[in-house]
Amino acid sequence: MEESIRQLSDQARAALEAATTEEELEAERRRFLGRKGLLREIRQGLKDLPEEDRPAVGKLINQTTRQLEALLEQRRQKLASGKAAFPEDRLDVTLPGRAPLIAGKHPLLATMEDMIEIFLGLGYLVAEGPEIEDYYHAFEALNYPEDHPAMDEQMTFYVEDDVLLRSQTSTVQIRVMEKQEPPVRVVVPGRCYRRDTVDATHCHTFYQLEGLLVDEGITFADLKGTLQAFAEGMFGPEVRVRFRPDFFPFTEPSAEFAVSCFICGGVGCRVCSGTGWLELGGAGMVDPNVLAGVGYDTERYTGFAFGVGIERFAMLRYGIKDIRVFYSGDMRVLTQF
Ligand code: 2NL
Repeated sequence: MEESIRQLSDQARAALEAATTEEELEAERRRFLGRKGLLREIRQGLKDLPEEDRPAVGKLINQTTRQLEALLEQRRQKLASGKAAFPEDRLDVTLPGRAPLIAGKHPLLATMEDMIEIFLGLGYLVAEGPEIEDYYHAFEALNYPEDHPAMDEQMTFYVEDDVLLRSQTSTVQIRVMEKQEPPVRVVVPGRCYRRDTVDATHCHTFYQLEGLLVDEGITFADLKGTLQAFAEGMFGPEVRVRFRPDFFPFTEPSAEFAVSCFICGGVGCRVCSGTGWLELGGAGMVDPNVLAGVGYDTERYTGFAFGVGIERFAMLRYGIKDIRVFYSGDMRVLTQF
C-alpha cells in the first residue's frame, strides 16, 4: 500500500509539472486530488487494512496530499504569471550572451571627419545648408553664364523650375557670405546630386567638401599653402601638391590640384595609373563677380575657394574600386571599418 502511494505521488508530481496551461493543471488536480480522485480512492482502502497499520498509512496519505497541494499552488502561480505558458520562453541564464554586431564608422564619414579636423586646426568653421536650392544660389550667384551646360536638366535634378537639388556645396558658401562680412573662413561638407549615369566612379548622390576664405590681401600663394597643409594632414609630410590651369565659372584664375601618389611617392604605379599624381579637386581665386554679388567690396577683399570629392579620397585611402560600395548598405562593407 505504501508503495502504491509513493507511485501515485510520483505520477501526480510529473503530471502537475507537465501541465502547461491552467486548464491542464485543473484537470490533473481533479484526477489526483479531487473528490473522486485517485488519492481519495486510496484513502478509502484504509478500512481494509489491519487496525495497527492504519495510523502510519493514513499519515503518509495526508503528507502526500499536503505536498501535492503545495506543488499545485506553486504551479498555479507560475502559470498565472505566464512564465511557463510557453516552454520556449523560459529563461536559461546559463546560455552564453549574444554579442551585438559592432560596425565601425562609415568610411565616407570617417574621411569627411578627418578632412574637417585639418581645417578646424587651420581656423576654419564648418557650415551647412539646404540640399534643395533655388536657381539663384545654385547658379546665378556663382557667376554661371546663362547657357552653361551644368544648368541643363540632363545634368541637374529639378524639383520645379526654380527649385533643384544642389550639384555642389558652393550654394552654402554664398549663404554664409550673404549673412556676414569678411573675414570668412569656412568648410562645407555635404551631400550633392548630379544626373550622372551610375558606374564604378560616378553616383547621382555624392559627397563634397568645399572651402572658402575671404579677407584682405589674400593671394594664390595662400591657396597653395592651404592645400599643401591639407594634403600633408591627409597623406603625411612627404606629399607634394601640383596645380594646373583649369576653368570654373566662380573662380579666376582656376586650377585643378593633384597630390603626389601616396602609394609610390610619385614614381608611378597602378593606383596613379603610372603618372605619379592623384587628381583630387579644383580650386581658384573667387571671381570678383561672386564677391560683388553678395555685396562685398571687391577693391578691399579677395579670397580663394576649393572643392574636393570625398568619395575619391575614401576610395584611394581604403583601396575601394567601386563607388557603389559606399551606398550599398551591405554590412559586410561596414563591419570592415
Ligand atoms: C571641384 C571644384 C571648386 C569652388 C569649388 C567656390 C565656391 C564659391 C566661390 C568660388 Cl562660393 N568657388 N568653390 C571653387 C573651385 C573649385 O570645386 O572639382 N570639386 C570637386
